Amino acid sequence: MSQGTFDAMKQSVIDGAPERAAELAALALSRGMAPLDAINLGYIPGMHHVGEQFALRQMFLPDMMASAEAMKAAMGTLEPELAKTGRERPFLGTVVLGTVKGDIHEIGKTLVGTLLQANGFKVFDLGVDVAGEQFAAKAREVNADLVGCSALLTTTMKNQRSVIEALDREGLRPRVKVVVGGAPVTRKWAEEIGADGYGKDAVGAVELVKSLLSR
Ligand code: B1M
Repeated sequence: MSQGTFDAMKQSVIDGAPERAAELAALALSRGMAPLDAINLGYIPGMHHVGEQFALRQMFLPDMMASAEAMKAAMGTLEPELAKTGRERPFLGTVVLGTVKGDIHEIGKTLVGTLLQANGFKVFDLGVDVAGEQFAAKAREVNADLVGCSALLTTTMKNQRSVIEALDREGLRPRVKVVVGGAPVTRKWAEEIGADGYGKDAVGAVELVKSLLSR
């Protein structure tokens, strides 16, 4: 498929056009495009553009919301295909996942969850705006091997530390590993708060989780 298809996907996100985004996703799948290529090379660049324009005050909150709807419409078509690839894989571990308290960004976190599932992990996705205590309670309930927490705001990153503190209080550390991620998160931050690792993107997160749980 041509660069033109990826450009059209990117544009559908920039335009905040959910129907167009979903239509392009379905067309791409019908022509044999790998769902992850559509996400990484088509739709995510659209989100990055929107984020940049928002920072420059060239786009505003309603635009960002419309773009998120377009991205979610595309993901609604692509994620079931991504998830299918995992069905015949061996079970590799149990992960509790969520976006930290105060933060409602869900797209990257959901993508990480879908890819983990596709790679053989059982994933309990707690959604967004999740407090440390909720992560810890779920981790205990399902006997999780790992907790993954996403944060997209510099103001909510600190709540990743709260998740680790809640797991500590429950006596679940260091048995339950912790992986952090999200646009403002860095390896240095992960080290500073005592996380076991940092996932730069969804593919990197899966590799990291695999390596942490195989030890
Ligand atoms: Co928001 N927002 N937003 N937003 N938003 C950002 C994050 C921002 C960078 C835009 C900007 O100013 N350039 C900025 C944060 C600035 C900062 O803190 N440094 C920002 C802001 C300011 C805000 C509000 C405060 C705006 C306002 O109200 N004035 C507000 C906050 C709301 C809140 O959470 N309390 C807000 C709201 C929103 C919307 C609701 C409109 C919408 C989210 C809708 C939704 O998710 N349902 C939204 C969106 C869409 C964005 C941008 C444009 C796109 C985010 C996204 O979905 N990216 C974003 C700009 C940007 O990121 N460039 C922005 C696509 C997604 C696939 O990537 O989430 O990065 P990402 O995930 C990646 C990696 O980070 C990684 O893997 C994923 C796949 O590769 N990853 C992990 C993510 N989680 C991981 C976990 C892991 C491992 C890897 O392990 C567990």
